[in-house]
Amino acid sequence: MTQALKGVRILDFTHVQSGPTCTQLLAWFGADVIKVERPGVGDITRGQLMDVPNADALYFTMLNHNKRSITLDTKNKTGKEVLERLILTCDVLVENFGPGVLDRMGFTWERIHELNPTMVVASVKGFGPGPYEDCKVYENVAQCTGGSASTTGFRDGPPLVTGAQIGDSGTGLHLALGIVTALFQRTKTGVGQKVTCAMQDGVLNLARVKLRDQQRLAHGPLTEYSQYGEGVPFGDAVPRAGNDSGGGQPGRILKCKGADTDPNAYIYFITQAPVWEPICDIIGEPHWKTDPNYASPKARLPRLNEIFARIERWTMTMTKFEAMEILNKYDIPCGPILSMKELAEDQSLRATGTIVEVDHPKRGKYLSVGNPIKLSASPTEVVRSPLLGEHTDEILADVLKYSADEIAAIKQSGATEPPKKKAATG
Ligand code: CAO
Repeated sequence: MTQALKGVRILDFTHVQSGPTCTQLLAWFGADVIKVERPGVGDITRGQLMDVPNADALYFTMLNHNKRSITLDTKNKTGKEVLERLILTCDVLVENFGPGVLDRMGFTWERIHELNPTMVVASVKGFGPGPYEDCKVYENVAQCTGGSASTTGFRDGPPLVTGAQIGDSGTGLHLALGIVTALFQRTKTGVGQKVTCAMQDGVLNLARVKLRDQQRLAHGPLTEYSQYGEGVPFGDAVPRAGNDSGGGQPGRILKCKGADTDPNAYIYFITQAPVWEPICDIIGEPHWKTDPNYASPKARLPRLNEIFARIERWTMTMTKFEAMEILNKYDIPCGPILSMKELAEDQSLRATGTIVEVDHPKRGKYLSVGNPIKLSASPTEVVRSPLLGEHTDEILADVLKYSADEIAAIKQSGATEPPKKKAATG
C-alpha cells in the first residue's frame, strides 16, 4: 500500500518542538522529510534533557521519526548553494526559526519563490504581525499569551500552564494542515504560497470556548461555572474554572478509592442531562429524579457543588476503573484520570500504534507516541530518528545529484562539517 504524501519532498528546517511535530506528521504520511541541521550541533533537543549518555535525547527522538538528516552550515557560501539546490528539489520548506532568521540567511520569501515558484514555504512564529512579531517564543509563553493560562487553574490560585503542549505541538498540527491545504491548492494553481501559523493564534484557536464565554459574560453570569452556585460574582474577564466542564454538560474530577495515596485515583464525571435519572439511581438519590430542585438542568446549576459532593461519596467507594465500568453500562460519560505509567502500559494503545516501541542504535528501545491520525489507505510505520548528518552523503548524491568530485569539494569547504579545531603548536 502506498502512502498519502509519497512523492512529496520536504526541506525540514525546523528545530525544538513546534516545527518538528509538523514535519514528523508529514513524514508519517509518507513525505520524504530532509532535516537540515547545523554541523556538529544539530537540533538543540538532541542534547536537551539527556537520559542516556552519548545518545540523542528522547526530546529529539520522539519528534523526529521517519526523517533523514543532512548537516549543512547555511551561513557558509557553499552551504547556501547546497540549500538553494534543496529549495529547487523540494516541494515544501518548513521552518520555525526566530523572527527574521531566514531573511538574514538570505532566503526571503521573495528569493525562495523566485528560485522555486511551486514551493510552499511554511513557518511557525510566536506571534503574527503586530507589537510582538519580533519576539522569540516557547511553549508556555504561547499558552500564556493565547488565553489558555488565564482560563486554566482554580479561581483562587494563579494562572496555570497545561502539560499538553498546545503551543508547540498544537501549532505544529495547525501548520501541517496549512501545508497539505496549500499543496492541494497547488494542484489547481501550479504555484506555491506562504503558510504561517502563530503560536498565540494556535493556542487561542484551541481556547475558543473561553472567548465564547467572554462574550456570554456581557449577558449575565456563567451559570455552569462553580462560582455561580457559590454566589461569587463574576468580574469582567472569563475566570479560571478549575475542573468545571467547558461545555453545556456540567462535569468535575472526583476522588475514587485510594485517592489518599494515589495522585491519579480520580475520575471525570459528567452529569449529562439525558442520563440524569440513572445517575440518581446509581448514587442512591432516586428522589432527585422528581424533586424540582434537582430534576431539571437549570435547577441543578446553583447546586452543582452539593450534587458533585454527593456523587463523589459514591465514586470514593470504588476504584476509577470499577466506577467507569458501572457508569458506562448506563452511557454516563466519564473518564478515569490515567497516569503516563498507565498509558505507557496500555495494550490497546500499543495495538493501534498510538504508543510504539522504537529501537535506536545508541539508546536501545524506547516508547514513543505514534501517529494519532489513522488513515485506512495510508499506514504509518514509525522509523527511528536519524543520527546527526546520517544521510548527508546520500542526500548530496541521490537527491541533489552532485558528482563525487563536487561532494568532495562541498566537504572541503566546511559546509557539512564543523570547523576542525586547530592543532596546538609550539
Ligand atoms: N547553519 C548555520 N546557522 C544556522 C543553521 C544552520 N544549519 N540553523 C540555524 N542557524 C542559525 C540561524 O541562522 C540563527 O542565526 P542568526 O540569529 O545569527 O541569524 C541562529 O541559528 C539562531 O536561530 P533561532 O533564533 O531560531 O534560535 P534560538 O535558539 O535563538 O531561538 C526559538 C529558539 C525557538 C525561541 C526561536 O527559534 C523561535 O522563536 N522560533 C519561532 C517560534 C517557535 O517555533 N517556538 C517554539 C519552539 S519549540 O518550544
